[in-house]
Amino acid sequence: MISRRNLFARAAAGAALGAAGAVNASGVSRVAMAALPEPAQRDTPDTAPPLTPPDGRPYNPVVTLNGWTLPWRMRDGVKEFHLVAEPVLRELAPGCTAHLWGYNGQSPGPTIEVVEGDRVRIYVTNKLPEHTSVHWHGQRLPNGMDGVSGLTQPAIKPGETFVYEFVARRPGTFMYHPHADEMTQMAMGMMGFWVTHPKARHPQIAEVQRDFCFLLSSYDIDPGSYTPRTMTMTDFNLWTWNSRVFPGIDTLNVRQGDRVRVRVGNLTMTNHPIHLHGHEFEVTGTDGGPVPRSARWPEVTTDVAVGQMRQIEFIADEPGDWAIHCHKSHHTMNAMGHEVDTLIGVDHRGLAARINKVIPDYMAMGERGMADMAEMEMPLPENTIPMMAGRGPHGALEMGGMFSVLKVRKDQKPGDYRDPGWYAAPRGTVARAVDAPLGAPSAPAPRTAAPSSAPAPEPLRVRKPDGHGHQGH
Ligand SMILES: [Cu+2]
Repeated sequence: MISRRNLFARAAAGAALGAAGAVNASGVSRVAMAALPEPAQRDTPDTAPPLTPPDGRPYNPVVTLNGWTLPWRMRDGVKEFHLVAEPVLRELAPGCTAHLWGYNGQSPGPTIEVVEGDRVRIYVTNKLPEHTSVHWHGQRLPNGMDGVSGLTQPAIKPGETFVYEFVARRPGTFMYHPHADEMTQMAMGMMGFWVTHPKARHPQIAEVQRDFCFLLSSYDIDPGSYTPRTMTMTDFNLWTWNSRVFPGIDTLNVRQGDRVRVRVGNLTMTNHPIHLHGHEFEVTGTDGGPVPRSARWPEVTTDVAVGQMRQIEFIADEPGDWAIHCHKSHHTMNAMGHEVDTLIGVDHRGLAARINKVIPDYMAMGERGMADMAEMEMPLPENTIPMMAGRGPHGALEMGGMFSVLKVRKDQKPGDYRDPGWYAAPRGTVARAVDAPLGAPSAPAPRTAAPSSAPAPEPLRVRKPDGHGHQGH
């Protein structure tokens, strides 16, 4: 996970702290270069176990969904981090990888975790083809450390290393992202989470047993291609949590009775109402700080607008596999086109049979809704995933995108974040088909073209990847 590659490359170039705080790539000593903390790298999109602080003030670390926390070096009482802005290969879900920009091998970048009152020094090395900067969203800091290129600092040119230094003055949920060509750089995946833990018991900040965090981002990647279309403004086709889409998003695994905190930040171009099943929660904080207890109210959905962060908390007291997802239904779909006519209620089966004589692969879909799509194995172009891809213990789970599962288990050990598998519901507690119908459904009013008045259904051809036709009806 930790690589010395960057360190050596940079040591060879020679660099040192410049007078204005910049470490220039040329003309400075190897001795000073060796003073920089080694940049950690990660090459898997799996959720890393929480990073227990090896030094400094103790705290209960967060778990970054499909991400990790950046290790630091303690030097003369200062926590030193090293971020490397660079092109990365990010697996969005098995079978779908994107060429993104990120930090230290991944998009989003690693989470930075510190404690209120910590003095923090962050080296930022730019290995992108264009200049960048890092803005520390939500922090109280000296103006010159705010990371807005052109306004508070010169941009960090390719090959340069800058250093940011400030005291983490208030506890809370924050993020970082470029403030240089941000339309391109955020559309390419440049962002990361920042958590400042309170230095002591805080009247508005509860102790929790589980603390998860993730950023909302979106990409427009045409099936068969790898690089996001960065000019897209709203019509994205991949809606991600930490640059992952369901079923590639790990589950949130907790012990029954745990107090659970989930921190969410939104760097997409639209709002996301995040919805949790089976439990009520409160919004206990934003990127502006803790919400006073008297100002909290119960919710099961909270909207996270663009540029906002929300931290929600609840007691996980109901065992089971509970969905947690964005409530915009198009955001729980993967790559799909939106220029598709609605055919619900239109009997086009005879038409499909006729078109099949000319175009053997023609597929009529959507007459009964789109649910068939989850079971249908359509041939896919390279490097994409079906729009509904998940599978649950009871069959196809017609979800993609911004969807995961909160797994609440009695026997999940404290501190154990491993996936316990699917929930075994107690006998008699699962919705089921009844043996005897309670009554016949009311008959629809007769319409000449309605399916109810159509002759016996004509089979439709559904093409399978092996080339054999599948008879549907
Ligand atoms: Cu959404």
